Amino acid sequence: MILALAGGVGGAKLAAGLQAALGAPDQLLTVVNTGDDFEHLGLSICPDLDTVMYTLSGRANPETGWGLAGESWHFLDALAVLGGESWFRLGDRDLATHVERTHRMRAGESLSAVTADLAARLGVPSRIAPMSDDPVRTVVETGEGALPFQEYFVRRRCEPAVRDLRFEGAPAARMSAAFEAALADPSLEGVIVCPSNPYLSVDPILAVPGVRAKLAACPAPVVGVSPIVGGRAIKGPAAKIMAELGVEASARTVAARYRDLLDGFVLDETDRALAPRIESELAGLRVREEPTVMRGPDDRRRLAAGVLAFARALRES
Ligand code: FO1
Repeated sequence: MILALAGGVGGAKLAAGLQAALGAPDQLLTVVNTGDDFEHLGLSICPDLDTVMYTLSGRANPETGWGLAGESWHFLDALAVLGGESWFRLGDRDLATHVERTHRMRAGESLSAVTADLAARLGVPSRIAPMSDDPVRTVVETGEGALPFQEYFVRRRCEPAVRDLRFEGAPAARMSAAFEAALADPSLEGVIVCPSNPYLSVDPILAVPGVRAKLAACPAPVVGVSPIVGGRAIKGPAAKIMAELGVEASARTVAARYRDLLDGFVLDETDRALAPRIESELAGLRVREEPTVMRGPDDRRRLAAGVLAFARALRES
């Protein structure tokens, strides 16, 4: 069994590669960040869960990475005419997901149960679970004050400089049952920290009490994949945030951030010169280079196969 930790688009792509590369896709559990979740227009929106669900079912919008392919926008256009909030783009088909999830959660179903059922109905052959069924909300402390995550990310397009991040609700949150069971499963063969934004997507998962300690104590190898290639983020604001927080925007910073959790770290082949330095600075960490930029399904599967082979080698060493 393989456990993947993922946030948005980059994480979903590697999770799709893992699903394709594993002989039996039900061997994969992808645990997803819910710090981006929010209530909008009265609906429970879970952007990263949906990005993973749509990507793993082959339905994701290839241009944006989030939302559904072949989407139409009649609802949003009509809402804008009425003076409603249209800054967060909810497509007509995507809207069905939010309406159904909200309805079921109000009737008492957990986010885990709703996610598992919606993913199965969309044809996802592997398992997806939220990091927690308890609400955790990322708040971005910026030069302009504290902003709820989607206000920062979508409404303000990540423009305000980040000073700090808070994960409201995290101290009282419990790991989802599937997440906890996976980390205690004797058949667990590897944990993959996907190339998601370390600050916005992976840190909220690590902020759930018990996660860091369980990952550090986990007998299966934990392998991180860098979302930073040649000092730039493949997608999104990770490099910008690193600069704002006064750290070097590089794969080295990512490896150091996860140092207490990782057995192995995968960086892009263009960053191969960093490997010896990371291995000497972070004693015990093994570094491997792979082409990490995923332009299509073949790239995803190839990277996933390389990451799985690396985890196997770490297990056997
Ligand atoms: N990201 C955007 O940049 N702009 C949007 O209007 C937007 C709408 C949206 C709707 C549904 C959904 O599931 C995701 C959506 N995202 C949008 C992505 C979302 O903000 C994610 O939190 C980020 O991609 C970070 O992972």
